[in-house]
Amino acid sequence: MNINWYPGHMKKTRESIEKSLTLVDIVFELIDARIPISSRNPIIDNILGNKPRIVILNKSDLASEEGNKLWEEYFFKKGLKVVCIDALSGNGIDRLIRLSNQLYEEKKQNYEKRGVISRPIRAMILGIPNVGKSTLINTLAKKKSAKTGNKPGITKSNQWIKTKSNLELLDTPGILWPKFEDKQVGLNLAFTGAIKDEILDRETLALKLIETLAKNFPNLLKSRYNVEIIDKTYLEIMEEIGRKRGALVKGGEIDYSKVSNIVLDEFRKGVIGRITLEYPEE
Ligand SMILES: Nc1nc2c(ncn2[C@@H]2O[C@H](COP(=O)(O)OP(=O)(O)O)[C@@H](O)[C@H]2O)c(=O)[nH]1
Ligand SMILES: [Mg+2]
Repeated sequence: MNINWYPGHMKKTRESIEKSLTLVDIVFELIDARIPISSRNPIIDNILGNKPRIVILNKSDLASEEGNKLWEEYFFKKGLKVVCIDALSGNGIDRLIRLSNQLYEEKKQNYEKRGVISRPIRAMILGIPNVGKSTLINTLAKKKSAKTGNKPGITKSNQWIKTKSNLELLDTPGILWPKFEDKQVGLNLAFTGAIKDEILDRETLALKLIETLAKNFPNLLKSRYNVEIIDKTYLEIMEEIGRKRGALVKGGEIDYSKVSNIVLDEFRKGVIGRITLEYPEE
């Protein structure tokens, strides 16, 4: 899926999100635990206002444990509810549901005081492309129990995805546009695959990734590819990875395209290591 975020589209998206917001009790703001700054659109604060929200650090299985902990503390100190999850495996989902219930408790009591029969918590998921919105919906929907079918007298609606817990999800998540005016933000989004190689060709992108890894995570790079890093240019490191992995064309020349794919794919899958690229500022 390739979305072109021209200004008119951004305006429409914003309006459609604002409309959806009126339907829900809480918002799940999904961000990528590896790049919590770059995967966040700052406009969200403006759109959400006082809407209760939970910040969800997804793909926490690919981020470092230390990074996950620091980011949880960071958002907690800002007064936000926050949870690390892995939407694919379902890790952290129970905690997310507990937090949703806590957040909703006050509102629920108000409803009950007014004699309104309590209903499940209604939530919507918001986040940039590829952050894991659909995966989270699927994982939550799997928790759906067989008997949540249609009961007489209850309007059937496809708008809400029921779950086994006291939670209903708006079936279409809100897609926020990534904000990549900043060069480093653009790189981070491309490294993690949030934007699909749109800003740079894959070889330049892979070289940038090797540079980032060599500077900040030299041991992970060394041990994954069995390469020396000291006194080498980033291009030489790339070439050595290519030789070690047999990414060669006829005549023994380096196949730059192949080695680029290897490094990018392995980074995105987390096999180079659990890597958090952005840490909260002191
Ligand atoms: N390792 C890992 N991968 C995830 C996680 N959540 C989603 N993904 C993967 O990220 C990619 C994008 O997920 P998707 O749900 O389609 O993102 P969406 O565009 O926000 O709906 C897919 O390949 C998912 O399998 C997670 O928590 N951990
Ligand atoms: Mg999706």
